[in-house]
Amino acid sequence: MSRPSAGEGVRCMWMRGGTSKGGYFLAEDLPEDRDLFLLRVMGSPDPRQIDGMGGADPLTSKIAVVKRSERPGVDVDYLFLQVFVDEPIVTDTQNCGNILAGVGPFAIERGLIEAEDGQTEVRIFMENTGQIATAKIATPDRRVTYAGDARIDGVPGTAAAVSITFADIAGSSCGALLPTGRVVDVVEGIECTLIDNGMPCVVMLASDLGIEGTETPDVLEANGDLKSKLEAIRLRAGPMMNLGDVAKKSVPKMTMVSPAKAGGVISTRTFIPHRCHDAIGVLGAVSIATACLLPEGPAAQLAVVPDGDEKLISVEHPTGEMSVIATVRSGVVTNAAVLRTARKLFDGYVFA
Ligand code: NQM
Repeated sequence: MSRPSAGEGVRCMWMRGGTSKGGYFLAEDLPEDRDLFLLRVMGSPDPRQIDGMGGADPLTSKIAVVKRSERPGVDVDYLFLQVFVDEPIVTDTQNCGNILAGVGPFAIERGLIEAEDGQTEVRIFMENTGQIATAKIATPDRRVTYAGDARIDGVPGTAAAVSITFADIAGSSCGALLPTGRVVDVVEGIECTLIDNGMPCVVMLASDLGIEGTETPDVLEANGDLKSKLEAIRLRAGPMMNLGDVAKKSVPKMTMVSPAKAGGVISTRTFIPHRCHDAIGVLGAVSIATACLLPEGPAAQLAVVPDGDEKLISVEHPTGEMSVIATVRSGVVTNAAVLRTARKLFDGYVFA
């Protein structure tokens, strides 16, 4: 099939997915020069993204590429692309669990899946990591609704709930939950847990980095010494985590933990990796929740973990908390569930 030329405008839906925002495309609609096209769509590289749709923040410079799946038991395939704001980079080296929240509604709206009356379960193959997520979408009268009374921190107001369950996501990008085989590694003199339960993360004590862990993202982003130290650790940790040279990659994420302040299990501040997240990524939160359940390490030593095999791990972040429901069997997290919401913002054609 011949692909449209970008100059003609390309069919696209803009959506908020969780605490992120971006463009959703059918794979067949994208032009051949995909990356160049997406850089133009977002207005990158430019710190303000003034000539594009991006919101001058990595959290609003994201893309979902969706197609009907040919895999048994799977409805759609989802490829996540991060468009860097101030560098000419489009990368598929990370997944995104927030943008994932919009994939089910988008797939139904584009007719890739037929909606049930009431609720529709969508099985999504996440191409970035080769794993499957199951999302439940509200579809009264077989139509997607975005209105509802679910509330997530970091997003004003309420919307229809999108519950997402992940199974078997350990080692999604690093090959193993603990890619070095150790719970604690000392990197650049700092004790770290290098972990991947859906998202590669480096977990450190905030106090070891000389911060309280209560600072706002703006204050942390203005701390040049902290940012240099985190980047030095990250560049060393990348190869240790089987991620290769991460200089031009958006993983691993750098999470500093401190004791919970609002009744949660732990408190976090996360660099993704050069900007400080206003909240925390979905799969990032799943990885941090999992680190809380390890026998030792920076997260485990601070975490206040509930009893039982179904644990509600509330991960505090700068704008509230993210609840991860972790199912634990024989000490291993086998399943993780999160609640998200999504909203359609426009449907039309985008020009590059
Ligand atoms: O960890 C930010 C986000 C994310 C990714 C990031 C995400 C996840 O908040 O699954 O959702 O860490 O780059 O959208």
